[in-house]
Amino acid sequence: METPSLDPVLPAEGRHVLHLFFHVDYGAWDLLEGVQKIEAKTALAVLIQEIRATPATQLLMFSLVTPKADLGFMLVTPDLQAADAFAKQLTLALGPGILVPEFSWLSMTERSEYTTSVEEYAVTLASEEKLAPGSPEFAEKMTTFEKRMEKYRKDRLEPNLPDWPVMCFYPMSKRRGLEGQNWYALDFAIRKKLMAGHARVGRTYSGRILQLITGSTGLDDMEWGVTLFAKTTSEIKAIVYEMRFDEVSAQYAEFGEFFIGLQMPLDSLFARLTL
Ligand code: 76R
Repeated sequence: METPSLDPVLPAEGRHVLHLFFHVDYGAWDLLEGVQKIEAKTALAVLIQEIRATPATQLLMFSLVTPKADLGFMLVTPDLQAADAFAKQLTLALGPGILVPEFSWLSMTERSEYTTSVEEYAVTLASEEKLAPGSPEFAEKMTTFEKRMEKYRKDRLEPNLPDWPVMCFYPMSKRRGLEGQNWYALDFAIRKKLMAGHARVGRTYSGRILQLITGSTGLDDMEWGVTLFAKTTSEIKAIVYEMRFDEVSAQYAEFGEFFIGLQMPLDSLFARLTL
């Protein structure tokens, strides 16, 4: 049932993102009759379809590996009212007390403040590639750049997440300590240079890792949610390890708990969970 007539709570741009991880209370589940179990699973399946039919909305689900949690959802949708309603409906869909919330994260998609601007790129073209502003080559490179940046902006703000099987989630903050390890006290130019190094490492994983960095400053207990998708755990382990040596992570990163999920369709998830 929808909450009647509340105005949507929309971000200035992008989407709200909720990671919702649950345990199954098997004691409560086992008290249900066979027919009630079937009804419960149908109710969840119907709800998932309904959520997925919402414009600009993606709902992913996972079996979570290790008993930190049993199953998880990742919801990407613009309106926080809808996100909140869907989260509560998902929690209750199998019946009261069956899904027990274990971990959650609220964040938003965001554009990066460190991306190269059109003006900066124009300066680089003129000074490093010695192209004359106004020349056809210059114009062509600018167009290519603008198209690339538009796709990049869209991927960050309005992501279309893959169905790759391995998902890794962890919260992260940038350090605000003493002894020069305060990210927020660094000049913008230095942060930008460091982030360029980070991106260089990241880009070597192109096609193997899809990363979605969502901002949670003011929304949850750390500053970002890091969601990585891969086809194997080896890629996850490799990128997180390699990033540890990159200065941004080595000097300034702090991490929360790590979760590994396996993305799968609902019938496989029910079978995996023996529901
Ligand atoms: O192409 C570009 O210009 C993208 C540049 C880029 C930004 C701005 C980028 C690229 N990231 C950016 C921002 Mn990232 N990222 C992480 C982690 O475990 C760790 O040590 C860190 C967790 C990983 C694994 C990762 C991967 N990134 C950020 C931010 C916001 C910082 C801020 O605003 O201060 C965080 C917290 C963060 C963390 N990053 C990439 C990757 C990968 C794989 C890329 C390359 C993406 C691509 O080009 O395909």
